Amino acid sequence: MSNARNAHVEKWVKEVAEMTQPDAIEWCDGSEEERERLTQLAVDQGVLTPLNQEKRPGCYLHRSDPRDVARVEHLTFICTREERDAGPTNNWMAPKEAYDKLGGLFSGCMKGRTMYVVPYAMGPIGSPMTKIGIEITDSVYVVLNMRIMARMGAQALEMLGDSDDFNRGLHSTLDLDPEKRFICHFPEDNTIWSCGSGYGGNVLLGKKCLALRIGSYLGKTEGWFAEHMLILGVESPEGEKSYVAAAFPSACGKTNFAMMIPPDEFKGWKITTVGDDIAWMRVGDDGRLWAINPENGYFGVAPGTSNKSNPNALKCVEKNTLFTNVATTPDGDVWWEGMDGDVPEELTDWRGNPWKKGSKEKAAHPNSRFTAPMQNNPVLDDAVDDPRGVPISAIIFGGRRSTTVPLVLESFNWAHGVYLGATMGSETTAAATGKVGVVRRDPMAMLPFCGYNVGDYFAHWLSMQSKIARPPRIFQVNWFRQDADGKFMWPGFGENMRVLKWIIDRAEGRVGARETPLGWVPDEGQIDTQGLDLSPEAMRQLTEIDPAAWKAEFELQDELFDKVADSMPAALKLQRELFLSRL
Ligand code: OXD
Ligand code: MN
Repeated sequence: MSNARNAHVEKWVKEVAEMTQPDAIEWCDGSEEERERLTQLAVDQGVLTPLNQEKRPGCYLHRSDPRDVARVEHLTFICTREERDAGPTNNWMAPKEAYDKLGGLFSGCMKGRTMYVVPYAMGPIGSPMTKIGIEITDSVYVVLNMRIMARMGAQALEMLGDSDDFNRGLHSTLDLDPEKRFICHFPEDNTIWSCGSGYGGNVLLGKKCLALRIGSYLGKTEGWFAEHMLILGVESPEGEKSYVAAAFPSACGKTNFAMMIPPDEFKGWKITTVGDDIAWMRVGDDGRLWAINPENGYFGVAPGTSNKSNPNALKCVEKNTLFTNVATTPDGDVWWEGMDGDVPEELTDWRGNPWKKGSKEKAAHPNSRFTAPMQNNPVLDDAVDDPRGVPISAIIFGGRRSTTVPLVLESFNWAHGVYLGATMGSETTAAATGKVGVVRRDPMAMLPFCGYNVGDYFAHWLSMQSKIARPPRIFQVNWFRQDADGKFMWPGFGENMRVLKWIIDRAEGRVGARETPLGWVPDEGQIDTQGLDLSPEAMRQLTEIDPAAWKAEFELQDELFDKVADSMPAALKLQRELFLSRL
């Protein structure tokens, strides 16, 4: 069946079919009938296993190849004509080389398989901020995930009309051989080719590949932002509503923050979720920055999700959710480390092997995931489908830092805020392959996701200042400070509301602050600690700025300034000088 009235789409699908030689081509329409049929097919093929349908209706488990469980940054390429345009933080491959190399791997790769054509919209249907992509894939798992993660099917094709302006994404799992794994982006062609992986971040092309890597490039050329940021709404007891966007590196609690439940002391305050991972932001007619969440679902990290950390996420995964690489209980329910309650005596681990309580191995993979429809979220914001998006009052940059970086800080101005975001450091997590727990510079949490030269990206951030008449204020946070015994000093999770309130109050001009060489910090007593087991001394430490530690931090930042030397905007070098002289 072909239902593409769009000649450009038809032509491209035909070309891809000639290259990949599928047995059949299926155009996905996003219907319920299609979901049921493909789910059954995936079950028959062993790609999905039904979970206990009484406990988790519509939920299934997928176990990926054990060598294919995370994003592969070393195999991710930006393929621009000029190497300089990929910049010092990306792997680069010349477009011709990449097309030839992957073309060779794609050649005939779908023999004996079905090729799925998956049209999808990133953003609300009808929004001027929305972009259309089409992903061609030979993975039924990808199709079923894409229909949760994006507005998929006929609605997207309809929005595209007869336009040629769509992202061309091609994916094949090949035989999952890591030697044949490449994630290539061609920003100048609005094209993505991904092969050899079945893991979400590498293959759900709307997410990291289009919404961030290609999106950031489009943002620079078209004058907007594509950022690795959650978007949440905060409503005060008086009914005043504000929105903030917050960037954190992968697996640093963005989903938890986006769905947080305020503590009892914050009666009447409400948090609502617009998005948990990605924000596209444009300047509105009113001079404010307006944001949409381009996604339609959550691809969240399962381990650590509990009633303490994120009760709303647990509600999100009660039904119609796909789980990847979690453990299962004897009665066919899911389990992961950090879940509430006692650890079960026996489980089946993420590889499908029997697992016993006390085992040294993790039962769920540390990067195991849930793919859940955002409509399951009990605190979904009313404006998620609003084509205009939501107006942003504050931007927050946060990293995972056990030392040095204070709980919260407000920048002096836009350029200083860009500097704080650009020099952000964070300890690495399991969301990507590689060593966990080492501090790396992760500018705006975009290190693995900026689809062009990061120095140009900083320049784009700086240049947007003149276009935003009413810019949001910029803040830095760190929930992960540890004491001398290695214990987290700040309780985190819902208690982050206490810091968020200060941020909102600052952004709306309601409270003062204390000036430090680093920026504005809360005055004593401004962060409400009522009901917390936190001494005034601990609170002082959390907001303290230690000049010696910051001198050392500056030296660590040299790594970034050296690496990006050729394209680092002068304005950021100046910020650095100002900062040093203030210290
Ligand atoms: C994600 C990531 O999956 O950042 O969102 O790795
Ligand atoms: Mn992410």
